[in-house]
Amino acid sequence: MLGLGAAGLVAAPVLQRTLESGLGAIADKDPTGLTGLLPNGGGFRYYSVASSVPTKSAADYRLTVDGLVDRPATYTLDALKALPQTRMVRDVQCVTGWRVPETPFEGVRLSALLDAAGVRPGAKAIRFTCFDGTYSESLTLAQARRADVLVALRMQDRPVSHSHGGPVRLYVAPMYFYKSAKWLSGITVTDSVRPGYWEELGYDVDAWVGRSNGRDDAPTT
Ligand SMILES: Nc1nc2c(c(=O)[nH]1)N[C@H]1C(S)=C(S)[C@@H](COP(=O)(O)O)O[C@H]1N2
Ligand SMILES: [Mo]
Repeated sequence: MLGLGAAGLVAAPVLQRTLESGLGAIADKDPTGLTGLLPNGGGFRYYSVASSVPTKSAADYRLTVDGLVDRPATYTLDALKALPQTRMVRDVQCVTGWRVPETPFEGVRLSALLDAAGVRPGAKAIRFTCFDGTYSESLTLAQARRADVLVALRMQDRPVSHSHGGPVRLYVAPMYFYKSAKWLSGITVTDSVRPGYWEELGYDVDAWVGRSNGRDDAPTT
């Protein structure tokens, strides 16, 4: 235990310095958190509002589904992998302007997990929580049931890496990428929308690409 703890303390500042050195220009301009270009990231930028995030292995990852449901559940990574998988290829669009075209995401439809849990009458919204201990997101129940909203296990045709929010992140294809909560650990069915981390700071809760956050261009489909 002591050895692992010490290794963690040594590794964290190294990552921090790596992010801060090539990336000062982006970090200065970008209001949505600690950011940096990922090596081999294919144009993706690293975002985390938490300065360090624990790593979850396949063995210790858990996703809970609770709140206004008949059958609360806890999924292991293997249990999620055993469910039907959906693959989608869309453009990723960050609200700050950067975009990565035609990125494959693959995982379990959120609607399937909600159906398995049995959403109770009166439920209106979903709250997502993350094992970084800080970030949160939300969707209305109708948005959450869309076929293009995934609990993603794969991104760019490989397992979601730790930097991209692995082993499991949310993927909300029709909305700006801040809706796609990384390091997903909790799905709670609620009776009203509670704004997520960036939404408390002024970003739109309904974050449709091209039709929110002051933009009115045609949605990219
Ligand atoms: N847990 C968590 N999820 C998050 C964020 C974050 O800071 N923490 N940032 C959001 C924002 S603003 C973007 S653009 C994307 C970035 O994903 P990436 O790091 O895989 O490029 O993650 C979203 N999900
Ligand atoms: Mo973003």
